[in-house]
Amino acid sequence: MQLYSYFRSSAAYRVRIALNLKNIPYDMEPIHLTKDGGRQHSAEFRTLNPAKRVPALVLESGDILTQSMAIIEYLDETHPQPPLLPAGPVQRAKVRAVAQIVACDIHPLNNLMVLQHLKRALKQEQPEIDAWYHHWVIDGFNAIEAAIDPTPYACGAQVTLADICLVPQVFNARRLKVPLDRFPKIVAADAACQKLAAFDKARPENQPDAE
Ligand SMILES: N[C@@H](CCC(=O)N[C@@H](CS)C(=O)NCC(=O)O)C(=O)O
Repeated sequence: MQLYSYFRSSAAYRVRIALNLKNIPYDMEPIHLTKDGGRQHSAEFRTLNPAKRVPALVLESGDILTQSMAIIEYLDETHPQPPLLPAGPVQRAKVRAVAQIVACDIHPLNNLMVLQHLKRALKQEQPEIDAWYHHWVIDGFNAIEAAIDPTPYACGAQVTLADICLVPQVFNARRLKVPLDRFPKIVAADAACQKLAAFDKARPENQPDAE
């Protein structure tokens, strides 16, 4: 498998964690999201993913998968151990809800292309853009803080899709200096995950394209 990734991409970070948890070997194909105007816009990459985003996962069959949540679901279906969702349907729905607060509510508002649009088309200054970023992370993290009970992972004793989505978002929040002191449960779940090799290996600074 080949993973098209960027070290700082939180969506690619989710997939790296899932691949590592499942112990699936893969080759990394870095796509720099800002050099040369963003290499996700190149004609070559757009044939892989017309949405011009990472991650994309190329399977041995040649099939190309995009969208981190779809890729992770595929990995969980084809490599069921360890499972990324709990057994009971109610628990599964709760895990998916936490994951989707990150993937559907927070991340789409704070993605690179959104921040670039605020700056380039809407002529916002950096302090306003930072305030936008902080606002949506804090709003989503308030919801997650109320929903989780780290014991020690976000949704129980087993690592789940919730942790896979939460850890990269916490990494980005720290990088952009969002204060996390009012989110002790999120910080605790992140700390528990960081002790696991699968999460450590997926960290942005441990990627071949890290800067
Ligand atoms: N919903 C998509 C989001 C993918 C996405 O937006 N990735 C970002 C990096 S985290 C990207 O490639 N952005 C390119 C850009 O903003 O130009 C997923 O989960 O895979």
